[in-house]
Amino acid sequence: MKTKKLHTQVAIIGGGPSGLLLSQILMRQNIETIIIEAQSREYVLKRIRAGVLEHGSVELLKNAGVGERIITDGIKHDGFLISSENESFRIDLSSATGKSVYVYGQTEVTIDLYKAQDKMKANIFHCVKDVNISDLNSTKSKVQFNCSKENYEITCDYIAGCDGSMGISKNYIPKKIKKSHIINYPFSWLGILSNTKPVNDELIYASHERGFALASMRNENLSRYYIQTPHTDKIEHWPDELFWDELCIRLPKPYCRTLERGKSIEKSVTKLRSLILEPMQWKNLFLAGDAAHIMPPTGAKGLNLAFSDIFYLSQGFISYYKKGSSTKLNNYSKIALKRVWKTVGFSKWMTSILHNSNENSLIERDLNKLELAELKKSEKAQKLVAEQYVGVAY
Ligand code: FAS
Ligand code: PHB
Repeated sequence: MKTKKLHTQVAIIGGGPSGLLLSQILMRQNIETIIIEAQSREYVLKRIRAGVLEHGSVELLKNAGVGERIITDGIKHDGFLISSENESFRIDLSSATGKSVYVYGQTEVTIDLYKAQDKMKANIFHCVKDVNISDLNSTKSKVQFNCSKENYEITCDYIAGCDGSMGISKNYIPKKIKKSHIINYPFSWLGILSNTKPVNDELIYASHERGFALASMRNENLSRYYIQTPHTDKIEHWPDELFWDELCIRLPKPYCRTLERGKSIEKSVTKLRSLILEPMQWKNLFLAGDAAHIMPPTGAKGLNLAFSDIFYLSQGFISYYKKGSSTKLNNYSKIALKRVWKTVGFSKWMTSILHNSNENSLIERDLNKLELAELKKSEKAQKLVAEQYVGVAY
């Protein structure tokens, strides 16, 4: 079968938020891209994932021309609640940092990005198979793939591996230099989406002796809830009624009374883990987003960290193509990893203090309660949490 030859400047593997945003920023600078995505567009647009956009992510999306709906349809949040054994207190983001976050689902961000890319006539292949990368150490690299029974070969200057945690691009970082840092938390999150009024107008992160719970939302008639479950639990172990009963026990009493129950329209289980790959680049290959790191969803950091990677990587490409300087590209991994490590630290702290792992001895449980009680009293400590939650500066 004849191979169709394509040429571009930056070949992007993965048509999730990372790959789409990178292409959107580069195309607006007249830098050529081609995106290849393993799934259909419908499949990608059906994914229910992140819900909170940091201040920096909103600014980045606005500057890329895809921020409009965040402001009109998103919900600006100036704080969130933490509860411990039904006693709750508020982390006041805007007073502590002068910034807010937006509740605006990743699904909506992806819809906006695809719409903007279509408007720019982006070159996007869906349902690609047999993706292979070669010639990373040459001036021109290659990406081979199959799509709709046709073989393709892209010749390009650079390859952006934006293919998520299950992607292939990370496999091209040589084993002898690649380091993986992994934390597997001994619990999962069971999440549901329901057409119900959110129990509160701000998020509630609830720590409880029976386990963690999170009350979030997508809009005033679409609630998003999570409860901590053992890894062994499956969706079928949690019929809706049981889920609502358990959520009610873990949320502070006043919210349990007003909790509106309803049929779940989506239910999923996510294992909590952290993974960081170093380095995030190798010759002409650059990893970004979940292809390079996984965060536990506790601190709402996965998607936001993907976007800060894209900020640094796009700056690198723009600097190279517009000013002929490779300095930012050469330092991409070092720069991006600084923020990754800060973020993984915050996510680990927030996950550990709010969840009780089965191995958690009583003393750990009591220490968590003590630390949350201290946090409740200390404005200084709350300011530090707020600064991390809105997102450390790029
Ligand atoms: P993505 O995984 O979104 O996109 C990668 C794309 O690459 C996918 O579309 C995939 O189909 C494609 N791909 C894979 N292999 C390929 C190949 N060989 N060739 C071509 N394409 C390929 N983050 C939060 O902040 N808050 C949350 O609550 C939260 N919940 C999550 C729940 C789940 C179940 C998961 C899996 C993640 C969650 N995350 C959350 C993190 C998530 O939002 C990611 O951070 C975000 O999707 C990262 O975006 P990308 O880097 O684009 O990776
Ligand atoms: C969500 O709304 O999906 C969400 C919000 C905050 C988190 C995690 C998930 O920390």
